[in-house]
Amino acid sequence: MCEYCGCGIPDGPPQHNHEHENVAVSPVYKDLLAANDHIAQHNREHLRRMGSFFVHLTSSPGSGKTTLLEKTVESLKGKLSMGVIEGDVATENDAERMRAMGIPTQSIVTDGACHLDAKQVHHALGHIAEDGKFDLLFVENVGNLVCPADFDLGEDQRVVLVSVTEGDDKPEKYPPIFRHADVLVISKTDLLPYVDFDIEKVKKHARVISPRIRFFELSAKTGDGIAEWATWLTSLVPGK
Ligand SMILES: Nc1nc2c(ncn2[C@@H]2O[C@H](COP(=O)(O)OP(=O)(O)OP(=O)(O)O)[C@@H](O)[C@H]2O)c(=O)[nH]1
Ligand SMILES: [Mg+2]
Repeated sequence: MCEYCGCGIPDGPPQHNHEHENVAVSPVYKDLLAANDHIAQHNREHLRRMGSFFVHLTSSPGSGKTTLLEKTVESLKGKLSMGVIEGDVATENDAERMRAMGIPTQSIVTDGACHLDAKQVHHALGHIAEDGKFDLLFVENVGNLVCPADFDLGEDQRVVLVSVTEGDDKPEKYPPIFRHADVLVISKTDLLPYVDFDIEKVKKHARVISPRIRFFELSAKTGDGIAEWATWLTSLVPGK
């Protein structure tokens, strides 16, 4: 397997001549990522000092990130304090959905950019609430399965969603985003009867790319699996 892009999974040789090594060592890209990593580490340390656990949600457009956040808030409101930073290319639609749930929410409209970076999150942290202290802080990235992959935002856990309507080859075809994933949520499981989606295949390929990865299978529509997800989130918060 190629360690940069993950091609050749689960155990075959790389399927290219490593042309993208140029990308991996491009000085401009390297500097950009180093600067981003520096701010991400600052975000991480800041939030740890505040006692806030930071969960980053990322996926293709429409996999169900905002709907899962709505269900999460329904499930944990009154038990944990929560804040949300909503990233979108345009509109505050998702931010409005979270505000309607009564949760402090800061919007980042990227105006065309295809992913969030640590600096934008740092700025949003300064605006989200008076003291900016939450048990759980969620960041929903721009819907995109490629561009967010290399950009650490300072999260404690990176959660990637794949909905069952997207096809079960996503870890094989888009390995970089799974490389830094702590959790894979397989979403929209209520639609499994209507699509060909092999959950075990997805898990097998995701595990090759990120051996530590943890899985949740859930439907925000029926509520199946939401209790397990909420229990896990609660376990991340010290003393809860
Ligand atoms: N059947 C079904 N539909 C769902 C589920 N979760 C979300 N949806 C639908 O999927 C569509 C997209 O959901 P969102 O939560 O907006 O997806 P998103 O990932 O936040 O989308 P972007 O922010 O645009 O990337 C909506 O029409 C939701 O109602 C689910 O569990 N089951
Ligand atoms: Mg959304």
